[in-house]
Amino acid sequence: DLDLLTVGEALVSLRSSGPLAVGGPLTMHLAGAESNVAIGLARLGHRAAWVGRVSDDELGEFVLRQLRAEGVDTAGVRRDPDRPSGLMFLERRTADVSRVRYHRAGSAGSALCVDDLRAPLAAGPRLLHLTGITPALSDSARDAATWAVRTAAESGIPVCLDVNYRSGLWSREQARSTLAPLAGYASVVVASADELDLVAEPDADENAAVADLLRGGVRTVLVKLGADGARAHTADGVRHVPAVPVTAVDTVGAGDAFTAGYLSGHLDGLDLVDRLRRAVALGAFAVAGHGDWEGLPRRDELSLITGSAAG
Ligand code: CKP
Ligand code: MG
Repeated sequence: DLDLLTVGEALVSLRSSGPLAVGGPLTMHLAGAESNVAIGLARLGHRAAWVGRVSDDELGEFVLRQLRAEGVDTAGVRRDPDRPSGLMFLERRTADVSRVRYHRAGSAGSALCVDDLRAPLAAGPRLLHLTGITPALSDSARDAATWAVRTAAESGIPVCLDVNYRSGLWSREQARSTLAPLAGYASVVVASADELDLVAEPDADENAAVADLLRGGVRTVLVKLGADGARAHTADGVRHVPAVPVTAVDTVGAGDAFTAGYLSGHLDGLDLVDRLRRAVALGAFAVAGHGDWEGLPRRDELSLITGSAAG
């Protein structure tokens, strides 16, 4: 009876309000692309689970407490006694410039392996979601991600793959050689315009990449355009939905919110354009508030930003 299973690494994010080099207070938050999506769906009343490894200390406890407080199912989480929690510093360098620095090599989350995913996937979620960050974490995590998308696809569980390229974790060439085959198992591929060629031929433009993906069995390709909204490509053609204009205070997490909105619409049986409208609405909630997921709406709050479009 699970709507969505997500697989990835949850991070402890330490945020500064000024340059890290001069110190000052940091605030502690839960981050992680896949757990952000799980929270987005749980806020809207869907049954969402997150699976990954957390450290067996107070930081791992923090991650679990946050997820549970948001109503995310954590039954499949493993606590790793030997490895630390992955950390991320989010430095507000100037009012307009933020920088991310990871301390995640050798983390508990990066030790994810196939065995961690067998039981959660066997439970038969309605959807599986992960991003290109998960296979970038380690060899065992790459094997786990590959096994999960293949097994899900073979069992008829639709897979959503967000490319989510992170230059701090791997090169574009490394990413392409892992992610392009993974995309062949996906029903939905989510990417920003500059990520599309990581799941297609090098230097492929949007139409060429989309054609490649649809030919390979992908049903829907979602291209995120930031302030310009988003496009959805399917065998029936392309649809565009404009962004909801808001005052952007923090864009980290917007992509995950967008995906959560889309998948929520899918679970609710909305048509393509209404799914896209809910996606851009959640993206707007994410950029209009601080934190990756803290500002995401409950179902009765959807109309705060979307009017009637996504309600
Ligand atoms: O693409 P997004 O801005 O939605 O993703 C943000 C997340 O998992 C953030 O939570 C961060 O921890 C990460 O992506 C990452 O590993 O970079
Ligand atoms: Mg993203």
